[in-house]
Amino acid sequence: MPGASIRIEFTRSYQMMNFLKEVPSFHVVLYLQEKGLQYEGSSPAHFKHNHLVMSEKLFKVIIIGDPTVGKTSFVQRYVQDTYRRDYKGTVGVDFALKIIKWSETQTVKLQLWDIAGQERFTWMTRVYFKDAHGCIIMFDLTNKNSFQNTLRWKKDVDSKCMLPDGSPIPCMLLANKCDLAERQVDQMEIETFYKDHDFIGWTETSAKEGLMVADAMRFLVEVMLRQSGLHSISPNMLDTVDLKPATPASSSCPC
Ligand SMILES: Nc1nc2c(ncn2[C@@H]2O[C@H](COP(=O)(O)OP(=O)(O)O)[C@@H](O)[C@H]2O)c(=O)[nH]1
Ligand SMILES: [Mg+2]
Repeated sequence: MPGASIRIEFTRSYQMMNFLKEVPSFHVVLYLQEKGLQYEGSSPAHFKHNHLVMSEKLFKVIIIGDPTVGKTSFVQRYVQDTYRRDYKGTVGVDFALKIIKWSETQTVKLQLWDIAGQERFTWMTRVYFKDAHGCIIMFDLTNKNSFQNTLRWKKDVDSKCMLPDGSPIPCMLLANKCDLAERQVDQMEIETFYKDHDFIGWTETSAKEGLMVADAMRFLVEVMLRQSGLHSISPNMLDTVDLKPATPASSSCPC
């Protein structure tokens, strides 16, 4: 039955197992209420030995903001845990893939699009924004202008992409370079701003020191998973994400 798909809900896992013994060969999406988990597979072979397959989710995340705020450094820190002072300015777009084992049954693949901040490339961004599931908008804490411009970036995203239900894609606001002393933007201002403009949260980060980089991404993934209808969020993960609600007080950035 090529292309066909069904969804069957179970209250208990043994009911799901019994069903799997009988099921003919076609694509199934199984939803287990007891644990709030969803599994997908193309035939019973994927579920043999009473072992449920890993569910895998791919998200496209765009990282935008003015030039030199630290977007490329952030992606490199997150994906490779490295930092260099001398990334040549991004031209066009760079891609990176990060694979996260989110829970026993859930793998998340993040396709990170590191988009150049230059004005002259904005005509290309509609293509880049297409089908994005989430967004990081970054500014440099030591550059007030880059903070003010985040509003333009947010409006740009909201006008160019939305979720299938018409709502805006989740956007996280990141205040990078928190390792530097010479700040031009204060926390109260950011706090008011992120609420007024419908960001899902904000935090200070330092790509240089690796502060709050993984935490910020984990928070965004959590929201994307929820919005994609999958509820397979590891309780352990939730315990370690300290960004809800995203306030400066919840940031663990010590700078
Ligand atoms: N002090 C400090 N410098 C940073 C940080 N992140 C990036 N930089 C520096 O800022 C400059 C621009 O970074 P880059 O990642 O190329 O910015 P992009 O243009 O937004 O991709 C580089 O010299 C980086 O070394 C950070 O967290 N702290
Ligand atoms: Mg760059």
